[in-house]
Amino acid sequence: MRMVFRWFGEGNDSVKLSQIKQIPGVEGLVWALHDLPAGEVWPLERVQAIKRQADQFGFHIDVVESVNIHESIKLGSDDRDYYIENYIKTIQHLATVGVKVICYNFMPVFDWIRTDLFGLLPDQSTALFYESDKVRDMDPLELVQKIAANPDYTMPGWEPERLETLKGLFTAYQNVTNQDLMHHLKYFLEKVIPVCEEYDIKLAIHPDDPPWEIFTLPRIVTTQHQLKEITQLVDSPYNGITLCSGALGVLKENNIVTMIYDLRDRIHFAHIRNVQLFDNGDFIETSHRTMDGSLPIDQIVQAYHEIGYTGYVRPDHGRHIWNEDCRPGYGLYDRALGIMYLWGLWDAYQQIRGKDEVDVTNSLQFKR
Ligand code: CS2
Ligand code: MN
Repeated sequence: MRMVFRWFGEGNDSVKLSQIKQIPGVEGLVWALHDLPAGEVWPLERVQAIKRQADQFGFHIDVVESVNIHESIKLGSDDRDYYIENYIKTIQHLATVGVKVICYNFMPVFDWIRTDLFGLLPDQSTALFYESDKVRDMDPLELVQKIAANPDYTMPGWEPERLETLKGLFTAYQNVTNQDLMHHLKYFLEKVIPVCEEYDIKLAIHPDDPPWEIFTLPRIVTTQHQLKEITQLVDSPYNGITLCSGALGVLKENNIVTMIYDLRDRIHFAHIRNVQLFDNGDFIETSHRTMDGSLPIDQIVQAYHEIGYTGYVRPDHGRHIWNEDCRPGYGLYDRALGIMYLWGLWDAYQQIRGKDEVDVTNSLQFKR
């Protein structure tokens, strides 16, 4: 596995590249131009500026998360071809700096949804909470205002210009079924995957988070069956997935280990994190360790090890610990702990299986 770390960019992230550099085994940054609204072409100069920043620390920028999809594409509106053309131009620009994987999602209107970004845990750390009752009673517009009011950072998927048009979007989606949304995804993939093949960039769709219907909007990336269907919409290795254990794992029927084996050829990016599930559908994001949550993170890493996974991996959201002041879910400390847990498991499986060809490319050993 190739360990990468999400970084939101200078001035938009409390974590510094010099800090990421000291986490064992991190070889690259997962990045995006978060200030650009979905649908805009990512300018070449800005893409190249990120490359220069990463180069200073010896990181690659192979993985982008996300190039967001304009709502017109998801809605199948008349102007979707214009936005697909823009997407293609962005792919071409990303190819010039060696990008290999683009993570994206196909969730209407919202990206992820939580009810508390700093929920208190018994040890006084905080984490992201999802409480189903609150979502049921919540007016989506209120939720949006609450999240947009977070003054310090731009949040992925919650860009202000999207919020302004929210009411109109809800109306537009009223007549869009899950099947329609799947057709719109197919239309998009049919146009874009040939370009990905030409430029050697793999697309990796991120599951819906949480993977069930919210605010009556359609949802099509929630189960193993749907992921499989998506990989068949255009049958190319460039049409792949981001297997996010935390997003998919809150749906009890989703067995992440089985998914790893079933979808192995199309997993281009792995997000690994744990969640604690409650009977009523609530969940909290816990630390990565298996016994701290409801997901078998040890078996998940073992499955990746057994399939000989050579793709990119990142720890996903972490808790906020040691009084860290950071973006919700994206502090330095807990994600770094998560990485060490993942490496610990990986190296142990490596030992057990007797692979003596341990890859030391990214080791922090002092060379003199
Ligand atoms: C991420 C998502 O921060 C997060 O919650 O898991 O925003 C993810 O980056 C997007 O859905 C991927 O397109
Ligand atoms: Mn994820």
